[in-house]
Amino acid sequence: MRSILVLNGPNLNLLGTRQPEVYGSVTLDMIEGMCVEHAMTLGIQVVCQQSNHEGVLIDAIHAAKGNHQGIILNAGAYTHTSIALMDALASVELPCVEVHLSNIHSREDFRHVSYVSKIAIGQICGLGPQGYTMAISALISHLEEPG
Ligand code: CA2
Repeated sequence: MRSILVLNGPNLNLLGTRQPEVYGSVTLDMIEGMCVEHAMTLGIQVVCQQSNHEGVLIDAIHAAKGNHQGIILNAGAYTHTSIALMDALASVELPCVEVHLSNIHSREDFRHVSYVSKIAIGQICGLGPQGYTMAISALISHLEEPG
C-alpha cells in the first residue's frame, strides 16, 4: 500500500489553541484525523509527524526514503529560513507538496519566500485544513501520473 508522510513543523502543535483569527480553531489532531480518513478513501496510508526542531524534521525527511512514496510538508516558519530542510528534501528525491493554512503571499514580506517551494512539486496555501487533504490527492495523482 502506498504511504505518505504528513510532516508539520514548529508551533503547529498549538493550532486551535491560540491565534484562531489567523490559523482557525481546528487542532493539529483534527487535521491529522482528516488526513488519515481522506487517505483511507484513496486506499493509501498516511503517517503524521510534528516537531518543533529543525534537526528532527530533517531526520524525518531522511527516514521517509524507502518508507514513504511522498511527503506533505508544512514546515511552519522554517519554510522561510531553512536551507537545511530544502537540502534534505532534495536529497531524498521524493515528491513533496507544500501546505500552509494561511495565504503566505498575502501576509508579511518575509513569508513570501519559501525554500520548500524550490523542491516541492506544488504549493497549497490559504485554504486552511482542507489544504492538507487537497495536497494528499494532488500527491497521489502525481505518483500515478508524474508530470
Ligand atoms: O500558514 C501556515 O501554515 C504557516 O506555515 C504557519 C506558520 C507560519 O510561520 C508560516 O509563515 C505559515 C506558523 C505556525 C504557527 O502556528 C500557530 C498556531 C497557533 C498559535 C500560534 C502559532
